Amino acid sequence: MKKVITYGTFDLLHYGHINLLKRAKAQGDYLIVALSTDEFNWNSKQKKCYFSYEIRKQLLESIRYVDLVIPEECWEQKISDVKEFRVDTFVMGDDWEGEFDFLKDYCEVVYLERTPEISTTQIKSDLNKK
Ligand code: C2G
Repeated sequence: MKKVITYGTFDLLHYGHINLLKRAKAQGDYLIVALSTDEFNWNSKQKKCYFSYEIRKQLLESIRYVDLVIPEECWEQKISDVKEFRVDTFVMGDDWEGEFDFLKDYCEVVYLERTPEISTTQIKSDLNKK
């Protein structure tokens, strides 16, 4: 079984995220999503989530491409995650191109093209215009 892992906040969940998860799953047979906790988002990414971790986790677990959701609590957990879950492939959107190449010592690293026209910032901006 070829295992894939990806990381993110996934708030507000939109089709750009779904496109990423679909293509990430296509890299193997089993997709793990390391979901940024509320604390990690606030302390390390200066992101205030609209939906709590528990809600974001439920949403991700309802997606057919996702097999397991685990918490992302710090930037430094990736190597141990890859080892612990025997991950074959690490996947991120190409806005992170090159940032995680250190993982190439442990698994395949794949950066997939982002869906260009959609982002949570864009959604919020469009809603404010209405
Ligand atoms: N994404 C995408 N297309 C978009 C928006 C996002 O393909 N229009 C991808 C991102 O490239 C990322 C994933 O969806 O791979 C999750 O996006 P975010 O929730 O914004 O993740 P981020 O805050 O970048 O957190 O340790 C890594 C971090 O946790 C990544």
